[in-house]
Amino acid sequence: MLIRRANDIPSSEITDEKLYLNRRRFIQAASSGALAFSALAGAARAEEWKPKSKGPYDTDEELTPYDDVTTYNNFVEFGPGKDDPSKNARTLRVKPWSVKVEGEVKRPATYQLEDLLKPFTLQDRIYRHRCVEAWSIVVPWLGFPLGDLIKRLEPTTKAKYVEFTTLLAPDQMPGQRRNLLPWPYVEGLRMDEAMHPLAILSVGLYGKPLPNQNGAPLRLVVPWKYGFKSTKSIVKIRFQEQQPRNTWAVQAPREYGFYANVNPDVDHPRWSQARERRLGEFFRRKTLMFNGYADQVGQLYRDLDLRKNF
Ligand SMILES: Nc1nc2c(c(=O)[nH]1)N[C@H]1C(S)=C(S)[C@@H](COP(=O)(O)O)O[C@H]1N2
Ligand SMILES: [Mo]
Repeated sequence: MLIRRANDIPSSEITDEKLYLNRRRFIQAASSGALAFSALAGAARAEEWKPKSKGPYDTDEELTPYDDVTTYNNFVEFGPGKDDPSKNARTLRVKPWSVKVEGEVKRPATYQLEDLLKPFTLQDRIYRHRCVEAWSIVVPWLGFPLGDLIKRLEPTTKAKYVEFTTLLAPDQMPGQRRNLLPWPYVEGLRMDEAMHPLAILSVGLYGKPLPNQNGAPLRLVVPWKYGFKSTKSIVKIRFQEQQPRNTWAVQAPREYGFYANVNPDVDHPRWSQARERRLGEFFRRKTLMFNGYADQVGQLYRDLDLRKNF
């Protein structure tokens, strides 16, 4: 067996190894209960991130650079502009963090985030993400299936929907000191959507903890729906019989519905949804039905009129 001295190793391998170790440390820390964000200081550049192997849900499209994913955001709690969240979100305190589980569920409680995450192994999921404003990105999220958590929480037979609520903290979130939206931000899914293996809860991207502007420390990712379904900085998960009154549908019911499935055939009243701009690209591309996930999720909506239920 060939033993190489450290200075024989090409620098590209050293970088990969460092990145790998950092990722492992994060995953271990996250799943062992101590979200040791500081262990990641000095992590290698996210652009050099590589998945270990491609999973069945991963797209092989080109990843959107880390800097775009973390500086072009919608998170109205930190302001209405795309560059407001990355400028303003450092005031969000993500430790300690707890999540209240309530409603039609057998294990209602307020869980410390570490305890909520403990049973799960974090996975990388490379998803397309399509905003209702016709831009899109490709992101390697780090997370676990929402359905795995729901099974552990044991909803009752009355639970038909699950609702997600963002932190309400005007002292930390300057956008909440303004009348931009009804606060706190609320979203929801039908139970069968929530149980679909594509729907995940994310704690990181590019193998690193979520930046605050991307919804730290816990956010939803539902890749076949417009981005506004993906509630950020979640503090409450509620199981219920009635359909949640999601924030954007309350704010502008003609423009935003409950389902928000990506659909190139149903235009927003003020713009077309047929095309989208992938951040970093010049030419627009065609938007795909269910954001390209039609084979996986189409059957969830076979009895639904998607023009009425947009
Ligand atoms: N609490 C909260 N969650 C939110 C939003 C928001 O304004 N507040 N914006 C949504 C919208 S419109 C999109 S497109 C995505 C953006 O996620 P990203 O910044 O990680 O790309 O977050 C969603 N989740
Ligand atoms: Mo969005």
